Amino acid sequence: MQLVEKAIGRNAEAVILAGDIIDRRNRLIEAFGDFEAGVKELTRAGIPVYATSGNHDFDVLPDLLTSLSDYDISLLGENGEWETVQVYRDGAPVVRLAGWSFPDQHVNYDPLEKLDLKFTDELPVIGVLHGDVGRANGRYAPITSSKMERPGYDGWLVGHIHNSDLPSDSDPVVLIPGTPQPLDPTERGLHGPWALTIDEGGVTQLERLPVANLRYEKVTVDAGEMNGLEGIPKIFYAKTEEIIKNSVHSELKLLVVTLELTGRTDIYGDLEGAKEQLAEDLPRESGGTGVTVASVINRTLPPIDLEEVARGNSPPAVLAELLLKLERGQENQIPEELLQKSQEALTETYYANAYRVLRTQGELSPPGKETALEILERQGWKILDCLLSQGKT
Ligand SMILES: [Mn+2]
Repeated sequence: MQLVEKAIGRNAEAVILAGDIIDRRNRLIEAFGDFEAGVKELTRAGIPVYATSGNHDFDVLPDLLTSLSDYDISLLGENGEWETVQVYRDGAPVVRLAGWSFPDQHVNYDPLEKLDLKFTDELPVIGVLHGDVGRANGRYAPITSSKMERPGYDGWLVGHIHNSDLPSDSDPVVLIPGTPQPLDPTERGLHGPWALTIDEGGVTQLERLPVANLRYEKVTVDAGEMNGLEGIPKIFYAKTEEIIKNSVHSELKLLVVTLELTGRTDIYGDLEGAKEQLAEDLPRESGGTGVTVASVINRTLPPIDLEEVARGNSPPAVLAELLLKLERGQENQIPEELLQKSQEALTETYYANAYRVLRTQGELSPPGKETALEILERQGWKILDCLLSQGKT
């Protein structure tokens, strides 16, 4: 609805949707009412909507548009056949759209290979489609970037990738608008629709309209100089305030933060035990924006001089020697048996019944050597810190 308001407020000539508007798996039931209301309002304001379908809605979107035939919304390039339409301002054509829709769930060719539209006028042309820009192959319409540099085309709008992108070196403009809202915690940064200004010469202005009211970010707090946990909230709040301030136009309702703690610090041990407490205590409301903590990652290390400890033959010295090797990336000097045991334990966990669902959905990948080394290093530091503090008392 925010998108509709922006389009009407800016007196837009058209609203363009570049595919995957609906996820076929949940069959639009929840979203349909809102979508219809939005299209209705745009039609009433005289703004046509043009859509191309993507891999998630190649079949659902055409059906949906049939049921919305009372409104000014059309599908471009149905069944993978390129199609062109003119967009009007005050009764005169000002821009041409060339659109292509996903004909199937999987498309393993570059749709641009089939593009052969002929134009008899001099209108600027914007290509609209759904696919994987810059990929040589794949199942989601791999699009070769160089194929977009073709005479007569002034810009491209390509849906599919969730985080927006605007490669600065592309000529003509290739805009990956991204999703209006982030869909999971890895989709950080601003999300929202874009406004394009086009004149006879092509695209003259591109402006992001950050209307997303949900944002994911990672915040890193260096605990290196800290003597206690009380220093963390101050830095955390300063950094989240900064993010909220930079989102000032976006009506941000919720900021979800992954908190990463770094540095060599005396409070290393305390932090490990305080992760859950921090995740519980840090969330707060700030000027209409809720701040929550999705997870706390402790990447701090105890302030131990490994080289110093590694001297001698004591258990801590042997362990410090191992950590030094891990730190230097001398994997081949790690005892084979240790690495093997670590990997075996990880693999066993991976195949545990508790993770069966995630495993079959492809959400978990089998643990590799890298993961084993990483866990060895973390655990090694924990044990060394423990051994040394026992020795002190
Ligand atoms: Mn897609």
